Amino acid sequence: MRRLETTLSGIFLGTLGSAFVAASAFAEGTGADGSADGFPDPAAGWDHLWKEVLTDITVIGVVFMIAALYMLIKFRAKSPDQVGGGRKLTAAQAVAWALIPASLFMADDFFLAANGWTQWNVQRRVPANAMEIKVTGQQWYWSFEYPDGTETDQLVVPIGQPIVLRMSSDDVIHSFGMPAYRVTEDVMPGRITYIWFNPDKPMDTVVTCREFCGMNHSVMYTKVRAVPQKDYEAWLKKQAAAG
Ligand SMILES: [Cu+2]
Repeated sequence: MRRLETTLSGIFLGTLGSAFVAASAFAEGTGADGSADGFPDPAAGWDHLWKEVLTDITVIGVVFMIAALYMLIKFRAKSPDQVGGGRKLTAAQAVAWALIPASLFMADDFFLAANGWTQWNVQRRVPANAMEIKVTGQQWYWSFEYPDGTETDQLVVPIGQPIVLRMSSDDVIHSFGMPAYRVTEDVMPGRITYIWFNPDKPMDTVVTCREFCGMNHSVMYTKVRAVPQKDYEAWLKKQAAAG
């Protein structure tokens, strides 16, 4: 019986250990920063981390569920008056049963936290070749100022180049959120905040305000269009001529 228990706990911990290794290998295979054009991409990095978290909690959940079900069935009371006759764990065994699984969880937590920290640094470090666009939040609309001074109420950006937004508010606190690019940042009066993103394919998405900013907060959204470079230039020329 004792040998059986030792073998079972060995299998259980061994499975858990290999599951972690497998999960990390799976996560590494997709490329930690998702960089295709020579600079890391915050959106790809956050997606990757999310996938990693889901994988880890799924593996942990399934392994523990199987172990729990096995023990529930194996050691169930077979008749109402049955008295358990289990062997008591020694102090060392009890400590090991508590510490080893807890350490495995903590190792995964630290691993995910370290990945999150790396990702945060990617999000904060603007690539040197980023194109800058100024963003102003007002109750209740966004305005954008391009490098040539053109101002618009839509965000249009060329693909294949990182874009940095330098943002401020004319009145209250807003928050500039672009779900498709996985970035959000507060926009405040008297202060310049920034986000950068990497539009890598033509796509029409939205930016919404993500901080309640008054009566019409819910309509404070506009289009974000990522277009090929030549379309961007043509669009900008048209805007400049119109303005
Ligand atoms: Cu708002």
